[in-house]
Amino acid sequence: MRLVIMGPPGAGKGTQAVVVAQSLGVPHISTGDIFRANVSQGTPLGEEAQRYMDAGEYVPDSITNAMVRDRLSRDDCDPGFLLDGYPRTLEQVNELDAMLRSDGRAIDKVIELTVDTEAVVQRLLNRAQEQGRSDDTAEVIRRRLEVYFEQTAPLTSVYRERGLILEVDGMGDVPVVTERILSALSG
Ligand code: B4P
Repeated sequence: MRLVIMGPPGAGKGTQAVVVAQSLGVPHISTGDIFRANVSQGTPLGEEAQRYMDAGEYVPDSITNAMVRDRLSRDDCDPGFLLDGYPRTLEQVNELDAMLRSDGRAIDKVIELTVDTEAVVQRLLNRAQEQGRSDDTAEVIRRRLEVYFEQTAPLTSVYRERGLILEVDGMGDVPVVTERILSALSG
């Protein structure tokens, strides 16, 4: 299974991707997590990414695509993978297609988590209190949502035209949403 999970910031992508990937036995690949790991290790990639993340902007496609290409070439992705937070731009969609096509692979399904915008802002503000993530301030959250609706939301129509979208209601308790995703995948 080669899967993508999409949805606005705070939709529960990362939260759900961990459990769903484990249940399917495939690696969970979160571009946000990889960037944050690089930030905390102080690598050159982390220094570059942090400027964008702290402003609520996307890290440039050239950097993100190279990082994903490297990750998907590892052996653990042979049985499949769950991509979380990638692709987020049309260029990333095209690049992902090209990466997979060169090995005769393709995306099988795209899980789209739908949520209420007010609720996700509140989730992220709660996370700010619990984890202190530097991009969870009210101002940066607003910018992240704008960037999402401008650049990423339109991508769902690309995948919808290919018949790959599984729309899942992301409101409700975490285990309830997980159950919805797993049943959509097996349906
Ligand atoms: P991400 O790490 O992907 O951050 P995110 O969109 O906020 O989602 P995340 O997965 O962390 O949160 P979730 O919804 O699970 O990206 C961060 C930044 O990295 C981007 O802004 C960008 O700068 C950069 N980046 C990443 N990928 C990129 C790309 N491809 N191209 C360019 N730049 C890229 O959860 C949010 C909160 O809600 C959590 O606290 C969780 O506990 C809570 N929650 C989840 N489900 C819930 C539920 N059902 N009920 C109540 N609370 C819930």
